[in-house]
Amino acid sequence: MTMPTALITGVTGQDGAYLAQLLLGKGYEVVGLMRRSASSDVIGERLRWLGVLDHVRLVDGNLTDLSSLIRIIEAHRPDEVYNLAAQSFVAASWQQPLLTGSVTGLGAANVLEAVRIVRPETRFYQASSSEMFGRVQATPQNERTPFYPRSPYAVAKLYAHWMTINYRESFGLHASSGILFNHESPLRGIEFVTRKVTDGVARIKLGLASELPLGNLDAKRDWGHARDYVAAMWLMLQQEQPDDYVIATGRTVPIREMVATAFACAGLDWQAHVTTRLELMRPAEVELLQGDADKARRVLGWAPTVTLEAMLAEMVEADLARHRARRAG
Ligand code: NDP
Ligand code: GDR
Repeated sequence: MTMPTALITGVTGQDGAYLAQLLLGKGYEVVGLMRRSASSDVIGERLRWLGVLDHVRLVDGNLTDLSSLIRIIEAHRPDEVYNLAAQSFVAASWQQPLLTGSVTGLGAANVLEAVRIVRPETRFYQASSSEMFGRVQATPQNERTPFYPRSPYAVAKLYAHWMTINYRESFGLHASSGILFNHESPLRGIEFVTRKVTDGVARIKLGLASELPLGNLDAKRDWGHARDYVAAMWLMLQQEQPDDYVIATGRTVPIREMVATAFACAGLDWQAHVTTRLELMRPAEVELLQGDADKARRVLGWAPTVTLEAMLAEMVEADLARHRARRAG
């Protein structure tokens, strides 16, 4: 029996690494699209951390270069394509709105085009986002909640989301979209708030810093664990019919409470260390996200397994270990 092949764009990111690990465990051949970088020695760090770097076939390409996507799909003929690549940092999307549009928005259209041109039977997953709900029109948010994007990132994601639906309806592609709420892990990028906080906690605990500057502490997020969320991506592509699914825990927590919990993991009082900075506030904020993943539960049999508290404890531990290892040289 030949093993299925999956192509993951964004394989060097948080979700790409966990998804690669999951698919390898299921016997897939995993091809990972990597953009060329002068820092290629460190770029596979997340895959290395999970012990799967040597098992993923890394290929050079870029989401903004349709020809590279066509060549990769021609060469590897993937059964499944997971489009996770993006300029994914919301705050940066106001500084680089056009780049965000071309990678996060048009980039997804490039992948859809490559699939349509080369191998239309390939199943396609689009990494859509709860950010598309933005200024929320109803709470909790589910697949029927109207969108109201609040950042260039969310606007770009909405374009990619509708292109996925459009290619499904226009060309019959098996194209699904996961509207994932925030999900974190020890492999989360350091610029995102949970990881910024757990890294800050570790540095403060080890005497490497005393202060942690943050922005808006009043916004609320529905946080889950990336390992749980990549399993939902795979489940979506195993369904007979392509569709869209909200993936969330259903619990919403203010940033302030998440910060207090993370500091408490190391026995620290957050109020002694956290300062708020105006320059870390966003031009337009998403104040409240709370997902209703009932459809995913019913159709996919998916449910989150990790609480916010357990995840923050895991992240603080990992950051303490990283800083201790660095200190030991
Ligand atoms: P990361 O920021 O960790 O990873 C993004 C990936 O995209 C990296 O591998 C990056 O490569 C790659 N990439 C960026 N630009 C390009 C490009 N031009 N060509 C090819 N690759 C590129 O994101 P996450 O893993 O957290 O998220 C995965 C996806 O899910 C993203 O699309 C994100 O927007 C979306 N999402 C994430 C959520 C979350 O809470 N994590 C929630 C909802 C959606 P490099 O390593 O070279 O920078
Ligand atoms: P988000 O994640 O914008 O929800 O997008 P992020 O962790 O960046 O922000 C969450 C909330 O925390 C507030 N905040 C801060 N955020 C950052 N990064 N740094 C700070 O210092 C800080 N202080 C307060 C923010 O204002 C915001 O309200 C993530 C990304 O992974 C997207 O790609 C994904 O689509 C969504 O989650 C779902």
